[in-house]
Order: sequence, then C-alpha cells, then structure tokens
Amino acid sequence: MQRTGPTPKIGIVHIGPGAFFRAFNAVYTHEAMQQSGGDWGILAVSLQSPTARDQLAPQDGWYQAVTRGPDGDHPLRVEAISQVLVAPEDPGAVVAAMADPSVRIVSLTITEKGYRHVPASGRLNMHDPDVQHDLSNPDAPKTAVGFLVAALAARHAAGVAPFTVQSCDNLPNNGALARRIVLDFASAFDPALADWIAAEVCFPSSMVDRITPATTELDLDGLARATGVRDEAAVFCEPFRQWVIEDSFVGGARPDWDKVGAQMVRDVAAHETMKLRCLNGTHSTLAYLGYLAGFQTISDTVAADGYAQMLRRLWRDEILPSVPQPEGEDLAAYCEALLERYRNPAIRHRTWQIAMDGSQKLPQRLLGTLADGLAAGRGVDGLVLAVAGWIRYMGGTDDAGAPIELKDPLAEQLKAASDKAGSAAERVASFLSFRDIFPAEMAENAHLTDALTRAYAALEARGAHACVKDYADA
Ligand code: CS2
Repeated sequence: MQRTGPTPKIGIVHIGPGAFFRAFNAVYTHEAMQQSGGDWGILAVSLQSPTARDQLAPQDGWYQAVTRGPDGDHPLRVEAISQVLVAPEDPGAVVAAMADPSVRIVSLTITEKGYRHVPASGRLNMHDPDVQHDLSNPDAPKTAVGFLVAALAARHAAGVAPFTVQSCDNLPNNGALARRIVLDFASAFDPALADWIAAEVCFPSSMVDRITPATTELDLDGLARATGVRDEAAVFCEPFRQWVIEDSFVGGARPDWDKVGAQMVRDVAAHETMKLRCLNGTHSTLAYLGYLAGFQTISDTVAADGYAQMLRRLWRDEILPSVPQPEGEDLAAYCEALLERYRNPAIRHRTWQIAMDGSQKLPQRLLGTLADGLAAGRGVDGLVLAVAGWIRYMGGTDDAGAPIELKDPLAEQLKAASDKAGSAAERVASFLSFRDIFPAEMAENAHLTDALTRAYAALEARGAHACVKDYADA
C-alpha cells in the first residue's frame, strides 16, 4: 500500500528517525499539515544505522503510529516523512539537503549521548573521537553537531538565512545545550562563523513527552494481522503526549503545531524540570530497582508490592519540593497521572531499555534533584536508593546473579571501577570520582557518600525489592 496523498515538500530535516520521533515529532507535523497545509515535509537523517531508511523507503515514507490504551490499539497513518538519508553513505548529500533554503528547521532526537557533551558541564567534549574527526573533516561529518555546523557554514557562505535548530531530547534547557555545543564546535575552526550563528540562529528549547517502547516483531505481526498490511516502520506508543515549545524560530517559520495540541510558550524551563524529574527521574529509579529485582517492564515493576508506594513517597517528599510550578500544571495530579501511565499494561516498556545510558541520564534525572535536596537539608533516602541502584546495576549482575547486558558510553570504565572495588565504600567512592557524572561538591559530600554506601550495602545484602519496600513503608 502506498501514500494516500502527495509527498510533502521538505521544510524540516530531522536527525534521529527512531521510534520516539515517529511517535511524536512526525505525528504532530503530519497533523499540523493536515490542519493547515504548508511545506513541512520531513527529510529524516540517520547518523548511523540504515534500519529506519530500509523500513520507510519501500513504503514511500508512510507508516502507522499506533496508540495503545486500555481500550485497545488505534493506528494513525502518518505521511509527513518525505525522504530518509543514511549519513555515512553520503554525508555530503546530508549537508547539501540541510543547506537547501527550503529547510527552515533542523530538529534532533539523538538521545542524551548524541550531543557529545560533558554531562556535568554542558560543554562539547572536544576529546570525543568523532568530534575530533569532524573538526578535521568538516565536509564529511559523523556527529549531529558536525552536520549542523557544516550546513550552517554552507548557508552563511551562500548568503542564505540559517535554519532553526530544535532539540527534542530529554535534557534540561536542551536548546541552550544545542547552542553551546554548536558554538563550541564552530569556534574551534571559524570564529567568524560562530559569531554569525550566535547572532542569527534560533535554538528553542522544548519539553517532549510520549512513552514509546522499542517496536518488537510481535507488535508488527499483530498489526499486520489486524490491518492486513505489513508495516515495517510502525511504532507503538501510549495515548498521552505533551509538547511544550519555546516559541523562538528563525523568521517565525514553523508548522502550526499549536493547532494540534502543542503548547507554544516563552519559557519551557519549569515544564522541562517537571518532566525530567517527575517522569524521567522515576523512570530511571524503576528501571534500576525493577530490573535488579527481576521485573522486565515498567508496568510489571509498578504492579509489584511497594513500588507504587515508593513512587508516591519519592514524588511527595523528595522530587516535588525541587520542582518549580509550571504554568497551568497541577503537579500532584501530574504525578498521579504518571502512575496510571506506568500501569498501562498495553505498553511493554522494558526496564533494560530505560536503564541504558545512565551516565548520560542521571545528572538531569536524579542528581540535580539530589543536590537540591541536600542543599535544602531535606531527606533524600529515595533518591540515594535510586542512585545506589544504578551503581549496583552497573556492576553487571542482577539480584538473582544473572548477568546484565550493560549499554552505556562509559560502561567499560564504570564496570572496571566496580570490579576493582573491594567493598561498598570503595565502589561508591570510585563511581563518585567520575567528574563527567558527579560534580566535585557532590562527590566530596561525606553525608552523601555515607548514605550511598549504606544504601548500596543494603541492596547487596537484601536485594532491590526488599529495599524498595523498606523505603515505601518507612
Ligand atoms: C525513558 C524515556 O528510555 C528512557 O530513558 O525514560 O524515553 C521516556 O519514555 C520518555 O521521556 C517519555 O516521554
């Protein structure tokens, strides 16, 4: 089955065509074009794998975004993707596409590690081997920042207005982070270009939210049986979605996302903090303390005795006191709704998937909240248990003694540190010494080091589930 309508003219290049992008950005843009028209077709760019291209190209870019709620599956046919490129096959073609004046926005879902930044500082990691490659080979980049600067350089040279760079990843002040790494990169080889970017390019921040597990063959088989059509590019997500976007675009050029439910605001910060700390912070907590206890999915974990109670205490006593009030949000109701979203049995979101890349996720999901709690003299036992759970997880063995397949840019270094440590105290001290993750003032906090050591020892002695119940019942 092919498209039902014409292929839309390209107005957006999106880097990172994974499941979340197809369940979120592309759905909003598809609906905005349905509502208001406009040349907002998406050229999707994969920086590494050909998978998305191989799934989408044979079907001319259309696919189904299937929302899964208690009342069953609801497929939406999405036709916003006009083309897919695989950057390593022809990086020059990607740069040329991004330099085309018809492209008004370049958006990113490249995950936390895709920014090649130092999590604790937010600066570009100039020692990253691929960043080094791109600085030496600016016409054949490998990284998102390399492509952004190469395309902006081409537009500057051609006297073409720049595009807007729109980060859509789970990072605080993600627009400012994108701006920072782009300027760090550009300054390294063309200060005049960096000045132009700083003056002319918009980097709006946005808060993005839709739980979208990785697609499985079982999902695709079930959809094919239900619809009679095999759709290799389908994605499966929860009904809930929320997009809060800083309304700052070059020339004001963007799709009418606000006409299909997105919130255009002046300042996204409070919404970002709410989502990163209330949702992603507890997601990571459940991922580590659930996986260690043998629970494969978020819904299985929150159904187990003690976990929902732990979440409610964590939100009430340790997270919400650190979250500023976003306009229009009822924070207590937001957290209760999160618990219902986690309970959705139709969404099989693996704890292992969420546990991935913890070294890149913990600073904005848990450590910022922990630092605020310590500074305010609040109790932080739940946050400490969550961080101790991550340290235990990175030891590579679950509570049943089964090996864990660790996925993290720092997995090798963290596992080595764990293996080398002879005691809980040594293990905690060695993890706290990773300055890319833990700022010095946190690592030198004796109260925290002691609390983490005690929590780690309890996890080792009693297992994650018992520790969760202890915290929930305290
Ligand atoms: C999850 C997020 O994989 C993870 O780290 O916590 O992808 C989460 O599902 C989304 O941020 C929800 O909006």
